[in-house]
Amino acid sequence: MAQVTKTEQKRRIRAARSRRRAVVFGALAVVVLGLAGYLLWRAFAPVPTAAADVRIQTTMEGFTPPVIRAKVGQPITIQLVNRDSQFHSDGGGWHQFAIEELGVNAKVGPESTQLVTFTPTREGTYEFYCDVCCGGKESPSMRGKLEVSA
Ligand SMILES: [Cu+2]
Repeated sequence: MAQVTKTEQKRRIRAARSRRRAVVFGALAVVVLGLAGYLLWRAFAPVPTAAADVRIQTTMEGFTPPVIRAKVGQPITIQLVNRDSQFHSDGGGWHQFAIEELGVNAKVGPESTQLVTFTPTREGTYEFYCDVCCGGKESPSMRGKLEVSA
């Protein structure tokens, strides 16, 4: 039986240690890359238009599109897409979609989406607005129009 020398023993221990270090480093790299990939995917993935008739994007700059259309007696589902982050000092990144005359009042949190469904009962042009950011309801940017036709 071959006697393992002290030098050989030390060499083997060192080799085992460096293998362990490589495994730990590899695992860390996988975690970091995975996280980066997930964040990129979240930032650029298209937001699904889940069963909504219209999609409105809300940011501090306003509503996009600012004008939407609906029919009397037909329910309309709007998907509010909020791209602002919670780090906005003004309202914490929240936005609102309100139409006083129709009793609609929805809020959408930062970096999230919200569905709002209602049925307009009369023809006309209704104003929708956000009252939780940018100087509130009186701000000209956070306003839009809903045109209801027969
Ligand atoms: Cu707003």
